[in-house]
Amino acid sequence: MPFSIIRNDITKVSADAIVNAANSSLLGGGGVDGAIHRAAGPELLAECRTLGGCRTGEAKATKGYRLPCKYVIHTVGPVWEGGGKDERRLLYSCYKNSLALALELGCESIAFPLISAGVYGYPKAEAISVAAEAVSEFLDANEMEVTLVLFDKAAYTISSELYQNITAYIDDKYAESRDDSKSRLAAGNRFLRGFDRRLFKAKSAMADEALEDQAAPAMEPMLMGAAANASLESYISARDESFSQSLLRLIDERGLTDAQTYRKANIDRKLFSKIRSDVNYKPKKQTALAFAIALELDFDETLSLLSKAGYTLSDSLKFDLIIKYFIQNKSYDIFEINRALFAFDQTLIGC
Ligand code: AR6
Repeated sequence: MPFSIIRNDITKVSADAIVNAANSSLLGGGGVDGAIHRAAGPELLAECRTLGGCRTGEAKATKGYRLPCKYVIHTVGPVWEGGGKDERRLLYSCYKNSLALALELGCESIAFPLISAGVYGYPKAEAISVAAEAVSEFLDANEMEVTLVLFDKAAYTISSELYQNITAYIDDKYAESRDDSKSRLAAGNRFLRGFDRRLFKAKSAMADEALEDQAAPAMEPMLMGAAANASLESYISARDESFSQSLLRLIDERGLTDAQTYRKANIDRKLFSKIRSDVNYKPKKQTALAFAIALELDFDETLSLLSKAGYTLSDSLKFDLIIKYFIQNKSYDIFEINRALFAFDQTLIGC
């Protein structure tokens, strides 16, 4: 997954580079800056002293010392002053410059904290959207594993209206599926009661006929030997397309390029190439769903694509219901969907 959002302490994340939300002195501070300096050890501060500070929106690198990363990229976010002081552009520059520096250093992976969203007061939801925009623009032209590391769950909220709508949708569907299974159970019980009666009648009839051998001759197997094999082969060759074939056909039908599709699905190019070159590739459910979202498939089309990889969507699973909610509302922004999944403690899609 080229861009993922996780909840963790960034000092525990392994990546080629981790980004520090520093201040312009680069001499340490509180928040994530303090945590990074504590975990890296005093050598980090010693190297920072040699850098001569850093301007807002810019980025400078040091080694990672005791952290599980090769580099720490220090960037200085803007202080939020209501939005009229160029804060968005400056925050965007923090991501853009840090990513450019990581590329220059040969990094293949980088982890960011939510810059400016702590002491500097940038509203968290807006800070996330700036991060997502800057990262996706970078990933349009470059390859890197980018992770946004959120410290507190509240940082990755969806609006309370959306949260409530999804909760209501889940509750309704759960209730419907309980009713369904009750009525299926009732129907099953009716069938079994009928079956018991039929069995009782059959037993009585057999008893009447005493030990006479009334058994019907064993039914001829419908297909035998070579005939069965030939039929099985033709059945297999005529079976539906594989997941990979369906995906490629859908991409063509929608007039998209491969790159547009895998980026929109938040899938990395290497994984996409694997799927493209292996006709029988079986993706994870989250990957298959990410493509369904990128292709803006409706519900039936989504089920059909999922079935090629052996999956379905169930009304008894919260994860499935959240996806279904977005598809039925024709809302195909994968980051919005992932925010909702995150808010409900579910696995994100696209990996
Ligand atoms: N891992 C991941 N995220 C964290 C961690 C952590 N260990 N600790 C805090 N956060 P902040 P800023 C989150 O205040 O707003 C420093 O004193 C935190 O919840 O660290 O850019 C500097 O020296 C928040 O969402 O950075 C500057 O003076 C986000 O990281 C000033 O703070 C950023 O919060 C910079 O302020």
